[in-house]
Amino acid sequence: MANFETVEVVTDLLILGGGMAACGAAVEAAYWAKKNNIKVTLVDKAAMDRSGAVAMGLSAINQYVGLKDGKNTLKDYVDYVRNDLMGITREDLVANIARHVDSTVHLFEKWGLPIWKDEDGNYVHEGRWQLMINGESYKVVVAEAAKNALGMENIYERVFIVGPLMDGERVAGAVGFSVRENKFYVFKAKAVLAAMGGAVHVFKPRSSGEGLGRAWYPPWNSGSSAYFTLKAGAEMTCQEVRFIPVRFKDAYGPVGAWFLLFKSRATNAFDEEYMQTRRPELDNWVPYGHVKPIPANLRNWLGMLDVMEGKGPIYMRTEEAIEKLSQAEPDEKLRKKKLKELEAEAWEDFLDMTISQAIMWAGTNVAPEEKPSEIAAAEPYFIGSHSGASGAWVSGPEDMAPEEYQWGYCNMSTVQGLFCAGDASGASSHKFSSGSHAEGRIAGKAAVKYCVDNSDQPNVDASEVEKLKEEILAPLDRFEEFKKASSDPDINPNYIKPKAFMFRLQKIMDEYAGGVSAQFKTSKPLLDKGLELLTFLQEDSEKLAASDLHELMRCWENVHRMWQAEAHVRTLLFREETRWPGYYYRADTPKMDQKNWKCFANCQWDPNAKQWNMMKREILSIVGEPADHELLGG
Ligand code: SFD
Ligand code: AMP
Repeated sequence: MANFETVEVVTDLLILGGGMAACGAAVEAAYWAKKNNIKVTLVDKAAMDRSGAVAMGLSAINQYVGLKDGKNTLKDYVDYVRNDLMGITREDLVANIARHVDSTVHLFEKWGLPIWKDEDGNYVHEGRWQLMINGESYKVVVAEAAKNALGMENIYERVFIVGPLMDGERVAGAVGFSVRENKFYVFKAKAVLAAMGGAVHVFKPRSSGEGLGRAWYPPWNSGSSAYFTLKAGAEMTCQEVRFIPVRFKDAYGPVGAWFLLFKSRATNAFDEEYMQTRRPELDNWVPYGHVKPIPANLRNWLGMLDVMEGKGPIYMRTEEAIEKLSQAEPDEKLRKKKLKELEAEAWEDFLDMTISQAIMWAGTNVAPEEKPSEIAAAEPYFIGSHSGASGAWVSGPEDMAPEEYQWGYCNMSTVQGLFCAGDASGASSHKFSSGSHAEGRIAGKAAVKYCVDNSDQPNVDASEVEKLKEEILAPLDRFEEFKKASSDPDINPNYIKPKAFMFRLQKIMDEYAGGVSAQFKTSKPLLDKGLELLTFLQEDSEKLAASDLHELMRCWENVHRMWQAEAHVRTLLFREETRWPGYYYRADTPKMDQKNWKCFANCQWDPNAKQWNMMKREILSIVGEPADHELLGG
């Protein structure tokens, strides 16, 4: 076996990931840990200052409820999320995050994040729930607070977590390896909080060739949360609810600021506004087709109908929006100033969070005040924190959750001691950066309490650890053993390199599970075939090979993606209806079926039987869901 030192770390609470949720967990857990003499350790595959989805920064905080201002209530937010997800949401989890998120935003401001203010000192809103920020250093600010709270001696950066350690039904820690040194890590813990983000590049991206790797969500979030929770035996939810964002085409610049702040229209090549011309289609998706704002997937769907009829390209009418906003200024001199300000804001929106879009504008001679830009539906992503919902099924807050949603500590999965937050926890969409941090705080606090109440250190079987070490490092040995069998190290009869493996996974998902090339359409026969091909891929995953530590990480990232893919395909098959047509469309069950499928579709991989179980879970309302007829025309 490759010569790797084994490093053992014994702790109480182990936080996996260093993104928004993990940073929230670190700050909160550190506070409660001090009071209870609990040790907290955090592990991130990258460097926390710029790790995770917020690496490049963001230009808006998408969840701020403003409860104290009295403008919105918890119910308002829950209604918004439930409607956007076509009725499928855990209201207890959404409400719990919503009641804590404002305090998280106030912490960000205290730590130095510049939030836009108007002349009266009030936050500048992008939309009803979103605040504008100067966010290029957002992640650095949030990470600094987490690092100060925990102390660098308790933080392991550039250590890639592969999977869980178990003591029977209870989680006992995690194993992984350094991506810089020949070190295999064994973390033993009383409680583990999984916050390793969502999954990107499970589906073939639109980008190819020189642009390969460019995606909307970060490619380094590769399904580790889903893999970790699945392998531990946790019940998962909403694995079918992928997110397809509409983005500026090819560089993936976000559209929120254009639609909400600049009030821009999107039109097809014939100057038709699909949100108007396609409005009658919304009647087919009632009651959700008639709510406001129109759910994200239905907004997608109306645009997709135009594209499928050959009416593309679809354009964001930036030039029109800027003109309209500047013309609203009656004074000519001030109008010129206003125009300059709007131009600056347009560029800053991208420079704050999707720099490549600004580069693309520069490279294709786009001045947004003169020329519209193409937008398009991107490839599917797995992200429980944005407008998708996939993640682990977690226990709800004691004072809000109905009995059926409560089996222990808040945000604990169905596995003892395993907590989840951010993209890792499901059915609680629209938490975004701020809500993920707030949920991390909630989960971090609950996990410390779990450590206090369960103070025995779980047992870890040493021979099991040795077996895992061998399995995890095997791709390095395989490469060494067989590399001379061919002249090209990437092509070999004895092994498969992670990049080729990823292409194979993406091709299966793209063609059979409703990716970009299939216009997001699939069906039972296609999914059955896709599942068969995934089985062969799984067999071949035992032949993955890595020439160095970096490739070893790539190998395991792709195994993680493959598990996310399987959970997705199985749940697409299980839910026999089409509920989110702008995310995926099941051609054999093309309609929404409120009677049979207004429920959660959950799954679990049983580690003992090594088989998948699928189950329905009831949707229970805690804020009082309006009757369908009350939503109509709402
Ligand atoms: O415009 C391992 N998001 C937006 N949120 C907002 O509030 N406002 C916006 O403007 C947002 N937009 C946006 C957003 C994201 C991106 C990429 C763009 C634009 C271009 C969403 C938020 O960023 C998102 O909701 C949160 O960041 C989710 O938080 P969390 O903690 O669940 O995930 P993370 O921050 O990505 O962190 C993941 C961490 O895990 C680490 N990791 N560590 C060890 N071992 C492994 N195997 C690991 N795998 C991953 C990562 O390094 C990272 O630290 S807009 O589009 O709407
Ligand atoms: P995005 O940039 O698309 O991620 O959007 C940022 C925020 O604005 C998210 O909360 C979106 O759900 C919301 N949003 C984007 N476009 C629209 C729209 N046309 N109508 C309502 N909300 C939107």
